Amino acid sequence: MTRITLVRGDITEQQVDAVVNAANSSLLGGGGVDGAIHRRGGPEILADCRRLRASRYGRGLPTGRAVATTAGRLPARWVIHTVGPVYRPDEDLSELLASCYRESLRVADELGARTVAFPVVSAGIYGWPMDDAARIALTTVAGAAGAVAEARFVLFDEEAFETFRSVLGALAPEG
Ligand code: AR6
Repeated sequence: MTRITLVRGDITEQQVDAVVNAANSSLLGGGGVDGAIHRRGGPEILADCRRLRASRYGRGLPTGRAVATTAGRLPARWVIHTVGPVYRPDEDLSELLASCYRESLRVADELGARTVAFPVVSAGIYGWPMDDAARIALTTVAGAAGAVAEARFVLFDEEAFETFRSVLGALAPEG
């Protein structure tokens, strides 16, 4: 069983085995959490991403999938890059967003990672409403199989933290 924990903070400061990145298909960096991970982690992460583009993912990493690189100078061993869907009010892309969490955990499991830090994939630049993003993230991770001991959601602001706390509380009532 994977234990779910919530912390308010910056994902680049988490001492975990693997940090999940909300990347884009190019794997070559961007803003938001992706920008922060590359800045703090240093050029080794981008070098690994370029190697992936030159080999397995010549056309980019598809939405809903995940792939690992070094974590460079971050206090973690690996970064697991996943690509969330851009939110669309006229189309239900929840399954693709759930796939990001499942695939990231599967990759973490393959690596032997026991502790994994997640950002709220798609809930920033990609526009997914926070309460729905929290529901999908938490139900998917709670239902996942594998040997990851801790899935730590790292919430960047108070509103995200409170949303996760209330959704998690509704999922797992005390007692
Ligand atoms: N630690 C934890 N959470 C963070 C941090 C941080 N250092 N920085 C931002 N967040 P976003 P997306 C939160 O936009 O919506 C990039 O350009 C943020 O408040 O990073 O999946 C990529 O290259 C929000 O709640 O990711 C893609 O092009 C959450 O992380 C695109 O953005 C996700 O916001 C992906 O957009």
